[in-house]
Amino acid sequence: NLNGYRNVEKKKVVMGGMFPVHRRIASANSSSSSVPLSLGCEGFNFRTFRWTQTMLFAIDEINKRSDLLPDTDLGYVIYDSCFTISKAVEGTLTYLTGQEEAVPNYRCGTGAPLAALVGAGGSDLSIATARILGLYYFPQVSYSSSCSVLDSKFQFPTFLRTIPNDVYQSEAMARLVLHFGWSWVGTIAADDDYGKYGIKAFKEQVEEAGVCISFSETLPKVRSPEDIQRIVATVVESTAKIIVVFSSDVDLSPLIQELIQHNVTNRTWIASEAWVTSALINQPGVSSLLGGTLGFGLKRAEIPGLQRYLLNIDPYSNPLTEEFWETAFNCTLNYGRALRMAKEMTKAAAEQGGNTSLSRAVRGVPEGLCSGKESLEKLSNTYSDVTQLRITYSVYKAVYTVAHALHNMEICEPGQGPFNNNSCADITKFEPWQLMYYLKNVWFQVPHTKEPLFFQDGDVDGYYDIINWQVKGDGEISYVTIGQFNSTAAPDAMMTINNASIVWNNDELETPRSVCSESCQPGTRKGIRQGEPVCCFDCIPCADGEISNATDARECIQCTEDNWSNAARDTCVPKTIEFLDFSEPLGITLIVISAVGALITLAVGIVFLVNLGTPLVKANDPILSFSLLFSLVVTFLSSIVFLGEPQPWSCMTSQVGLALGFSLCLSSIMGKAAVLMLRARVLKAARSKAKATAKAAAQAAAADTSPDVIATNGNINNNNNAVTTGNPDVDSLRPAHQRVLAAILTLIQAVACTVWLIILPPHPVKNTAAQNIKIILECDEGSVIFICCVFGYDILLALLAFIFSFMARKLEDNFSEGKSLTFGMLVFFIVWSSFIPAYLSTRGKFMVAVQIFAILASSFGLLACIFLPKCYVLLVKPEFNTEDRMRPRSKPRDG
Ligand code: TCR
Repeated sequence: NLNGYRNVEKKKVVMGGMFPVHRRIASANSSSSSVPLSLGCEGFNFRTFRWTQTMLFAIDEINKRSDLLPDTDLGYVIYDSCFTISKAVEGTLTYLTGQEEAVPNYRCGTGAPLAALVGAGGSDLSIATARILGLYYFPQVSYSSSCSVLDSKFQFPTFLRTIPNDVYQSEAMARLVLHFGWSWVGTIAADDDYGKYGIKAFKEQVEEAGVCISFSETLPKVRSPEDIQRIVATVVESTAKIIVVFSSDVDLSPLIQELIQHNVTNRTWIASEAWVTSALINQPGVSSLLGGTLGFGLKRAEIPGLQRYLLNIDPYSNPLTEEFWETAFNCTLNYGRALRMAKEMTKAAAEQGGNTSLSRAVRGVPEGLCSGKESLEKLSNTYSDVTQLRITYSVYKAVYTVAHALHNMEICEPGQGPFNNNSCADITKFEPWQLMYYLKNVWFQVPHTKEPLFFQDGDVDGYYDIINWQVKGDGEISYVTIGQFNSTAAPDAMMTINNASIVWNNDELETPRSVCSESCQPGTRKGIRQGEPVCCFDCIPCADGEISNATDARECIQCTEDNWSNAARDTCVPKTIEFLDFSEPLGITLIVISAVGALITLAVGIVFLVNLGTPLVKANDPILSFSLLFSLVVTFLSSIVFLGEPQPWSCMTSQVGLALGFSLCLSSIMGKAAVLMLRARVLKAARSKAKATAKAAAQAAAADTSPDVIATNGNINNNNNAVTTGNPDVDSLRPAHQRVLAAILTLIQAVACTVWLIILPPHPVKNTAAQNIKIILECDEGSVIFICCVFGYDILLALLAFIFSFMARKLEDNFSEGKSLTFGMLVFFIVWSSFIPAYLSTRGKFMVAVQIFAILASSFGLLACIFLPKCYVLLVKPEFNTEDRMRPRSKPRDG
């Protein structure tokens, strides 16, 4: 501890200072058999020693000034907290009691009053000391304890600080991460209040904005290689390219050393204020790991005269300066100690069998002895580096704060003071709470910067420089300020960053990206991965008929009924409309075929008309032949109506036309077949009768021939039409009967069709279900029952016609009417039964084509089978067209 007074004449006030000059306490030798001593410290820290010297410099400056505390001299007591809570508490108690030993509630002697404690470094130390100091309402001004919990005036009533609260830094970090669009970050925090609270606030803010935390690690407070190894493994394995570290340099440096060993590169580190300009971290060789680091630093300042003060340090002034000197120059100042050390070394060397430095030691000049005159300037050391005065400046401000509070107390005019009865406090013996009053209300301009300093609830405004670690050619890192964060600005103006001046750590020199999963392009949607953060997802392509038109869509959108997704699945496109058009080749072909069919039928009709009187035409009811031809024309033409875009009228006409055409056609055939069948039966009966008669005649022939039989035979044979026969059986079916029958059968169909058309007419529909990418325009039957009835009726007629004609097939007239009808019906059945599987296995417009084909084929079949032979006779072999030819050839069977 350092004690010093300058001017003995003046009033004296002692200011306390607490700095973590050493990094840790020396490991204890755990023997409980002797009086426990306060542990020593190790790991001399040049940076914090500079802070200590800055406090002395500031006190020196103040004491030299005549405008600030003119009648008072500031003294100081400085404690080393060794970066450890126990040491900080010990120091506080010692300070409060004014003793070397820690005895609370006891102040010895009536020395100079204690002003305030400047310190104690890390937040966890300040929390500990502030709790003790708070008990006595003893003011504490901290230069580096930034943890957010310290802003609780309830818990820490006398705590003030010249460093911004970490809530600002956490917010700044969160904004930085969001600014660059990083959504996948790892965090590492020191195992103290600074790290824990800082990273917690950061996480809360980024997670709210949708950023995911890849890993969160805690740096061990005490040396733990296993923990460090584990963190290294996590960092190496993680895909997060951005790592936020909230830690002091002392805690972080073992991890950095280990990471360098593992050659970890291509990460961007986000540094908290405590290590952003730390020489402990920024050591040779870190450029590949830490180049491109972004971090937050307090406002940098120049303190004129400080460097000279630092360099002019007297190594012998106190134990700390001595240790500093010895550590800096790696030597020893004390002759006796040097000699002892040298002897020990020689002894050790001798024991090992060597005699290395024996000669020098023997000559009495111990090795490593230094004179105290060594040049600090030549030794460029963190201690004397005044380029990054950030916390140093905070120390400077803290000292000035206390000085100004004391000054205000000193200049208090009696009778106008702030205390009871307008009294003033006496600077030679004031109470801590009285100084606390002045501290809270302090307002002054910090020397050299003209920056006003005041407290709001014990805190100062949050202002940070954003610092980028830029690797220079020689591998050295320079700190370049690339932006600012100012908590007092409007929310969107708080952070200003000059993106262009940032140098990143990667080869491409581009802003690094850190996402767990690349965002999903339109056409895909995010699929969550079970048990992983929301930022990690798979992009799942949208299903058919679904689209997503934004990046990172959560769901695909179903296209409307008339639309379908395109190949990229990012827009709905109208489905292609499909129907069998007139103009396409297939349509044209079908039209031509059906037109040809209709024309042929017409031609046949004309041929029949021309030959109306001939036996062949007269043979089997010419009216039915014409109705048959007419019905075939109807079916041929109705097939055309199936083509083209379905319209209400076309749906009705095509179906009804077909049904009616077929029923007329089939009932005509049936009429014809019925006649033939009856004739066949009559003939058969006549034959068997004739046979019987012949038999009888044969028996009787022996005697004489019966003319009766011949008459009967002749009667049959001479009839050109069964209906005209005199036979009572055949007689029952006159031409009128068959025509009426055909007409009635067709009429029934017509009635059924009319009812159908009135109740549930066929109508065009858009079929969107059958095929995904097409809308098929087709006719809906209106009612399945009706269409089944109508066409079932046609099938019934067809069956009857077939049965009748089949029964008449053997009737042997010359024109083989029975055979051709049977054959025609067979063709008809074959066509329609093969139609069913063909129809069911086609889709879309080809269904219509199949339907038309079946209609055409069946019509052609009928036309060809029934009328072709007749036309042949009429046109080519008119000589056969005789009455005679019509007669069934008399079978020689009868004799
Ligand atoms: N606040 C830290 C300690 C700390 C520090 C530093 C330590 C800060 N800046 C620079 C060493 C060097 C900021 C705390 O614990 O509150």
